[in-house]
Amino acid sequence: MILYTCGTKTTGPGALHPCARAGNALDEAGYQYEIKTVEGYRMMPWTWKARNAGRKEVEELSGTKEVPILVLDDGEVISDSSAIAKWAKANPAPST
Ligand SMILES: N[C@@H](CCC(=O)N[C@@H](CS)C(=O)NCC(=O)O)C(=O)O
Repeated sequence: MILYTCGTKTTGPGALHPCARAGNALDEAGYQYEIKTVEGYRMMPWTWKARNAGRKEVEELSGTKEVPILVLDDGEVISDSSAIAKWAKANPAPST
């Protein structure tokens, strides 16, 4: 599974933004996952060129430029940190 995030620190103490909420929820559920970070931020006009290019894949997968989005191994796409946290809580990783 792949978690698409903004470039800011995603897991661990003090990481509170939406991407971190998703990363922490997956960690708590026991998942190993790949992280793909995207460029640019809406609030930083000087990054919009990078943002448009860097978030193309996210937009193709989810219809929005916002991260986090989670792409499961079966190709299902879950958008929004709350939805990802809810999914992780409801579907803990199978214990190996
Ligand atoms: N409601 C969304 C908010 C997501 C959000 O604001 N994500 C930031 C990164 S942490 C983002 O991609 N903002 C859009 C942008 O900067 O272009 C969620 O909780 O997932």
